[in-house]
This record gives sequence, C-alpha cells and structure tokens, in this order.
Amino acid sequence: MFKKSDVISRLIFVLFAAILFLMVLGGRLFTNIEEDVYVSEEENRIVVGVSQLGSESGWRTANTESVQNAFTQENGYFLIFNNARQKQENQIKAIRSFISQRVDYIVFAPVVETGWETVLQEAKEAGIPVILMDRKVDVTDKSLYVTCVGSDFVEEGQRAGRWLEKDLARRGMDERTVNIVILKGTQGSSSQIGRTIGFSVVAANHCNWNILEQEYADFTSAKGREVMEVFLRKHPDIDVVISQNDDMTFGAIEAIRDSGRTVGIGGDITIISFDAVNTALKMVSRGDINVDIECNPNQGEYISQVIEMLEDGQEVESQYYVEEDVFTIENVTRELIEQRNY
Ligand code: GYE
Repeated sequence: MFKKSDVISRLIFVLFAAILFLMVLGGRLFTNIEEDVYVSEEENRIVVGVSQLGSESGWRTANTESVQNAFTQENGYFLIFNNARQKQENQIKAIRSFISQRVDYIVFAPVVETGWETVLQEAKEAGIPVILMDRKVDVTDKSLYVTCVGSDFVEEGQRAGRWLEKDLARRGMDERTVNIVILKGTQGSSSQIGRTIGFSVVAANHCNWNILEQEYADFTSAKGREVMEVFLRKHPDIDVVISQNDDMTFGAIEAIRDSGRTVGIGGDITIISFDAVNTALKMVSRGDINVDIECNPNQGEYISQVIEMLEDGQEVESQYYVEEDVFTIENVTRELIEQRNY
C-alpha cells in the first residue's frame, strides 16, 4: 500500500511533467508560427540572383555597390550575390545555382560576349527573366534575355576619337603623323569591343593617325603598367595613349613616368582614359589625364526600375543606356570630384 504523502508527491511529479510537456509543445508551436511568418515575409520579397563578373577595377567595385544598395531588404528584395572572379565558368555555375534556387530574376554582367546560349536557354525554360547589366551577350535568340542596362560603348569610343580630333586641330597637329597605342580591356568583353570599334570608326577618317600597336591589358592597373612598359620599349615616339579604363591608365602613367617621359596637358604623351572614377577626375583636374570618357557604374537603380515595370506587367525596352559625360580640365569641378564617391 502507498502512503498518502507518496501519492501526493507522485501527483505533483505528474503535474510538473505535464506542465513541462505543454511548455515544450507550446514553445514548438510558437516557434513554428514565427518561422511561418518569416518564410512568408521572404516570399513577399523579390528574389534576385546577381552574377557579377569580378572585381578588377574601381568602376567594378562601384557597380557592385550600386547593385547591393538597390536590392536591399528595405526595398523589398532578397539578393543572392556571386562574384565570378573573371571566369565565365563561375558565372555559368552561379546562374545554374540561381535557377535551382528558383530566384525571381537573374541579373548578370557577362565577362565576355560569347558562349551563353545553353545556360540562358536553361533560365528561359525555368521561366526566370534575365536582365543583362553593364556588358552584353552575343546570342542569335534575343528572347534569351529581357533587356540590357548599361553603356553605349561604341559611342564612348567615338567620343574618345572626336575629342582627339578636336584637340589635334586646336594644337595645329591635324596634318602631322600622330603615333597612337591602345591599351584594351578584357578580350571579348563588350566594353573592350565597343570602345575599340567606336574609336577606330573615327580613326578611319584620319590617315595621319598611326596606330602603332594595340594590346589587351585586362582592365587592371598591374597589366596596364606591364603592357605600357613593353610599348615604351618598342616605340620611342608615342604621342597618344588610349587606355580603355582608368585602372589601366594609372598603371600606364606610372610606366611612362618611370621611362622619363611626361603625361597630359603640355606633356610628351596625351592620355585618353575611360570610366572617370574619383582618382582619375583629380588627375584630369591636374592636367595629367587629358580627357576621361565617363562610364556610369550606377546601374542598380535602373535595374530595379526595370524589375518594378516587369512586376507591374509593363513592356520594357530591349536596351536602357545610362547617362554619361566627357571630362576635361575645362569641366571638372571641385564639387564633381567631391560628389564622386567611387
Ligand atoms: O570600364 C572597367 C571595368 O565593362 C564598363 O569594366 C565595364 C568596364 C569598365 O573593369 O573599368
């Protein structure tokens, strides 16, 4: 037989166990509800997979920041970002992973123009719209992407050519032989291809423009310096350097100065650059870079506007160009330099 006190203590134990069990169960239920709320909040966000091609230049860093600032949680987005480190295969892997995660949109800056058909076809079959950022792809089926947001690179190249035309005329050098070297960006990239075409269209009108050599320098400062050193050794009489981005320009200017020559306004070698990042604009204001053809990296905002239009069911155009200017010592102001945060 049990003692009365034994029965009571057993009853208390059972009661405690029951309370504990209910607390745990209640906790579980509560957590589940919390998770459900979290998941449905995620579901309301627009999930964007961004494949950035790399981080080779100051321009690229600014482009990445622009995307990260546009696709924030506060703006209603969930961003999955991948940096491909200049490798097309990494971009293809990233896009495949976005497809398997069933993102709502794929945004990508293709490192080169060719070789995208298969992966873009996979995105299309999965029903995921693709928006091209900065550079373009060379595919016959234009339905493989919705639109492109970026720069008119041929126009940028022509702007460089037109500036040189005017500058030579102003200095009375439009008849004399002008020796030019070109530092080109990543081989096969839209910015390299477009800027090269644009400049050569203008150069074709001037038989005195003598293009000594053009070489790829990958849009990096180190490679720009290396290639420029080779140019300087081979050609003692360079008049003009066309450098397809600011980072290569920085390296090239170092090489020129090391060789004992001077750059910029009144110098031995005229410098034509592209991008117009903060450091380069300062060099324009000092006369070290003669002209900088602006390339606008702030594309995140434009892309989110395109996504909003698509969400509303509106038609979008096949191409959106960002606004860009040309900077020389005449129009680079202190305010502009202060405002340029890249
Ligand atoms: O000019 C360069 C970058 O494709 C416009 O890529 C872009 C170019 C830019 O590395 O700095």
